[in-house]
Amino acid sequence: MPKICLYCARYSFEPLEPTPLGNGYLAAYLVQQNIVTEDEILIAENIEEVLAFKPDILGISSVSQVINDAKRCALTCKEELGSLTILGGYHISGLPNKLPDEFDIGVIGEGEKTFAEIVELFKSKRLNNDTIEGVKGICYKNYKSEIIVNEKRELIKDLDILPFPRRPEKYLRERPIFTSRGCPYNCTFCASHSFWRNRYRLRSADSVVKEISWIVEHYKPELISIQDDLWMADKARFRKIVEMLDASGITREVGFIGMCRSNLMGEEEIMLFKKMNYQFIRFGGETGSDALLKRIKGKNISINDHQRVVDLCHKHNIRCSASFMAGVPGERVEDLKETIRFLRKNKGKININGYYFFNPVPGTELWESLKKENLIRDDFPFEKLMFNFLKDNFSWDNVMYFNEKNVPLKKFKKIVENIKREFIYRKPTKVKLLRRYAKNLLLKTRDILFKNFKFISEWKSY
Ligand code: B12
Ligand code: SF4
Repeated sequence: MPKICLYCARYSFEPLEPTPLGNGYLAAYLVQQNIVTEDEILIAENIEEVLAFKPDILGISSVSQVINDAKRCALTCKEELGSLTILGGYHISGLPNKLPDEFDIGVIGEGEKTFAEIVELFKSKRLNNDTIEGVKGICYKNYKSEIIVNEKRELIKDLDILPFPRRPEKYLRERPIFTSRGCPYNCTFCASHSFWRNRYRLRSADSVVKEISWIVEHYKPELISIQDDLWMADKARFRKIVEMLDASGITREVGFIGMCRSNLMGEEEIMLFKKMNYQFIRFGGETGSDALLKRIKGKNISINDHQRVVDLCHKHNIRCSASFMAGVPGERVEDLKETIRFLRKNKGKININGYYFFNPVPGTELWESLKKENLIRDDFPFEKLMFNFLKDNFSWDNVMYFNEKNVPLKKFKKIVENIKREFIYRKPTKVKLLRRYAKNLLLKTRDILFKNFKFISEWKSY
């Protein structure tokens, strides 16, 4: 029986949180289809765990920024164990013609059925140059070392057929869930719509509520984070999920977080989020400039939509937050100033939850247009991308910036640093510091009690 190990490539300097679900879906699907048993498939947290498991097949999930970690892990495993190495996730799906040498096969897009087919072939010792030609949704190197990209695989029609993803058994405060795949919008900086091939598929409300109930019962988290690109775009389903959660009492046991889009938000939606015990509303603000917003997120959204959400949250006393982005090609100084005006106008009413530096990633419209302008190539040094202005590792040295002709880097840096100073790093008061300390202490005590309580209950039943 083949032993399979799955690993999610990561930055070495920060924990991968929340736990990614992609590998969890693959593991659960192979078990559901009786291709492997639970023990034959491991989701590893680091290279040591991978090597100790001695897998016949190593599957790695990677986004572009961490592709070097994926390559490193695959190479070590290949050299030390001779495993078959497979790469899946956003990076290879955006650049299938650039399958790195460290990998035998790349899986493009949705992975469950494709991975299952590869493992079946491997298991029956029929994975060879001839059979691989017939596997849809992959890229691979043929015997002449040419990269071949096979025909696309059909997407799964009904997401409800998928099992719940495998999750780590330890206590985690926050548990992620996926209720849909894809997004109905086409933002120019986002890879989601090309990755999911412009299809927006939703799980049924029944299936979603069943998984949430299971998570709450089994893991007792404080928070469930809905990881979808946009889970509330289908209003009827949104309403039904909230009604069902409320009726079952789950909304009194656990809080929720997740993204929304401002043009879809009115009074009814805010009230539904409140009923659902949403901890705060979060939307992709990106900018305070109407012209830039329309250019990158589409004509159907405007700054008035952002404003309406802020005002409604204020009126209904629910915390409001948005993520912003800067450095998009075409952004002018005026656009940055409008962002500052928007933030000033809403000071105290909105919290900046994520301040991102524009990164070009394969599979996006902006990636293609920068390529046309010869500003980037497919062999781009992805590891050099700095994504988040607020992360400890962010540094202005050697940043990759693509908007020099509209806003020179020196000026851009000054404006961004000013925004950070004025709207993000406000010096906490003594009361706030004390409150933060007390909260951390309580959380730590709760974690210790939880662990011991679990131990005691397991011991008793034994
Ligand atoms: C949750 C999430 C996170 C989580 C978990 C990360 C993770 N790797 O899953 C956190 C918060 C940690 C995170 C961080 C980052 N993220 Co993120 N994240 C997402 C988000 C919202 C959902 C991912 C997800 O769980 N999808 C659902 C599952 C079912 O899909 P999946 O993981 O893609 O897996 C399926 C297929 O891809 C395939 N597959 C995947 N892996 C493998 C492996 C094998 C062997 C096979 C066969 C198949 C296969 O099969 C799976 C099942 O169908 C996506 C947007 C989105 N909606 O997908 C962005 C997204 C993936 N993130 C992105 C980015 C840029 C990042 C960061 C680099 C940002 C940063 N802070 O620097 C980091 C990188 C950290 C890291 N090491 O992964 C980009 C990637 C763009 C790109 N082309 O590379 C996305 C697409 C956002 C976007 N819209 O642009 N992210
Ligand atoms: S940024 Fe959000 S709304 Fe825009 S396409 Fe991506 S997931 Fe959809």
